[in-house]
Amino acid sequence: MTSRPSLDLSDPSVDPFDVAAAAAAVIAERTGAPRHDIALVLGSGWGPTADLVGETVATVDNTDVPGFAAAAVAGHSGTMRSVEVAGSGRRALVFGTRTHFYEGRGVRAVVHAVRTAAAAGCSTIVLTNGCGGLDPDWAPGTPVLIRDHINLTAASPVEGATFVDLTDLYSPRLRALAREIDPGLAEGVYVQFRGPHYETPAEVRMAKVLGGDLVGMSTTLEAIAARQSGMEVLGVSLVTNAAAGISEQPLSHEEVLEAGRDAAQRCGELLSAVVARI
Ligand code: 8IG
Repeated sequence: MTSRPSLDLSDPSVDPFDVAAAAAAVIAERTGAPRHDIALVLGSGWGPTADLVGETVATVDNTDVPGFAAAAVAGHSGTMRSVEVAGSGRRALVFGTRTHFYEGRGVRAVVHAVRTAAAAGCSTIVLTNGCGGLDPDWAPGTPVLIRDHINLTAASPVEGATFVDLTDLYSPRLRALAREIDPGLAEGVYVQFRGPHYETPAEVRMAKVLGGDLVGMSTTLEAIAARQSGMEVLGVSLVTNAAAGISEQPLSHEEVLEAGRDAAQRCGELLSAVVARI
């Protein structure tokens, strides 16, 4: 009897790129698309924007795809979709949820969607998130382009002595394109904390001293993995709340979801216009 190779990402003897290739094969079969061109990861508050990107041709449950797990956060959907980008003939692979570092499933699980997108043929990835803003002028519902990041997780998706250049990680070309579409877009430095608790006001002040503008719990590890796989990266944050200590308001996940609903139109128009022109 032959045994199938393990596709368990938590097994150190398994190559995560083999699991990504197996996942991409399942996606190709389920969506009828031998390859996808652009990937999108939808963070907190970004769910309603996906419909504006194009027509959903197929929806696949995460649990049917090797290496993926069910959604862990309210407001995220545990599916991925194959979307025909309006007017371009290209296909987008849209992940409705992500695995967060704070879930404790390891960095491989965190970046598995990114590696799967690369294995599926994507040369560009749009990483979105909901986050806290340090600039008091950024009202909840303000989208901000990620210019650069500070990774405070003390982890890396890169294994072994592979030295990945992160200069211009967040593509200047794609940021310029996004600003052509929405000239009022701000840019900022995204600081990833481990979470899942929000920061203390002192930690938010620290992030500011370090050069940060946005605080969140995702994106940096995924962006690093995307660059390792040779993809061009666009990062867009939706400021869903003022970071702790910036305003009087206490932080709540309800506020996050509400800001997402309110900002859906502007964010959806931005995403769909960017994706159409990539
Ligand atoms: I939505 O204020 C959202 N995610 N770390 N801090 C951190 N993550 C977040 C925040 C926030 N808001």
